[in-house]
Amino acid sequence: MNNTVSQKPFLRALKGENLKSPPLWLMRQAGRYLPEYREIRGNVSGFLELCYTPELAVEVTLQPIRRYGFDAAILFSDILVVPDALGQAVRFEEGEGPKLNPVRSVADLDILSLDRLHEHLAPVYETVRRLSVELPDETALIGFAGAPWTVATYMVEGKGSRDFANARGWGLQDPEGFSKLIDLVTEATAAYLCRQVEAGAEVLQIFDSWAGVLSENEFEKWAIEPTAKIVSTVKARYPDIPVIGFPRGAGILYKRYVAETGVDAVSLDSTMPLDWAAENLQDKVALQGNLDPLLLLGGGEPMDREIRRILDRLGKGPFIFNLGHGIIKETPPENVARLVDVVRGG
Ligand code: 1CP
Repeated sequence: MNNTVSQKPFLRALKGENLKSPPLWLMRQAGRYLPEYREIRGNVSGFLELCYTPELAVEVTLQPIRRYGFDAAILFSDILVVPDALGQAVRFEEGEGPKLNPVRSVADLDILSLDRLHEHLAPVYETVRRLSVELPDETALIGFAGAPWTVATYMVEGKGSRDFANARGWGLQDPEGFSKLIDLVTEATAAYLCRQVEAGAEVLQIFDSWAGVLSENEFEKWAIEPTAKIVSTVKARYPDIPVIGFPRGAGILYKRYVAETGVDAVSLDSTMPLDWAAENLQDKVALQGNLDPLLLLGGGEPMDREIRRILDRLGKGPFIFNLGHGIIKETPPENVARLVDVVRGG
């Protein structure tokens, strides 16, 4: 690793250094709250076209970096490019969430294949390559993927869900069958993340956005085990690449997640008690988080106060400032500017 790279504040925090002013980036920092994003989005026919067009994906990745000077850029893509690349076509219809033809049995898995994974995802790797050249020297580049459980929920439900009854039901009734799906997604995800590193990603984040609906047994089988496999596969090839896990909603199971997956950092959702996290997690991994996106939406004194509380409670160990979940699309861009000022000492 050369000098410039190891001096990036974001990478230093991930290696366990305690910085005076924490590095800062925001989940979903590129997206609909930015007028410059909406303009580009308005010129393409579908959301996935944006993800698969390197020139445009690079541009929307850079937009929030230019505006706010965040310490890290996150590749612009989506967690659902993986099922799309496995052969389960994903559609984003206007004003609605993602749609897929659901897979609900082992027989349904016949449509999925690893054969064309990298060919299909080549435009994403090209985006990473271009970003690694174009980013400012002090800005780190984050690659990412969904965790197998969260990706599998979309594959089984066929869309976003509230209770994940089909995915959980399959896992509870036929764990052997469901693990065939999880294993396939795990293998694809590990290979996908390795390619992102080869293309220039310096950090990886694994989004397990729906981990919080799992019971302890399910969490161990569908969140911890697949994530641990991905981390060990990536680290076998790239031992120095830091991995951030985000088991959103996992509560006190964050502790087992940290102990058993091998991640270097965890992103805390907004419900996590800060003192508990500082005490139980921060001596083992770097922490990232966890301002409530609703406070960023509303701004003003309630936001400032909570930012200062987070800095006070988590700023004593290795820490990266972030939200507890993605930016809400109605968020005024000036509230984000204010957040940056307050975090950086304003
Ligand atoms: O047309 C549009 O602009 C669609 C909105 C959008 C955007 C901007 C979607 C659809 N995905 C994205 C980008 C995206 N998705 C990024 C880009 C980088 C950045 O953070 O700036 C990332 C990291 C994701 C990850 C993602 N996609 C997650 C995990 C994180 C999270 O927010 O929980 C999940 C669950 C998805 C699925 C997804 N993609 C898009 C939508 C609307 C959804 C959620 C559907 C649902 O509610 O279940």
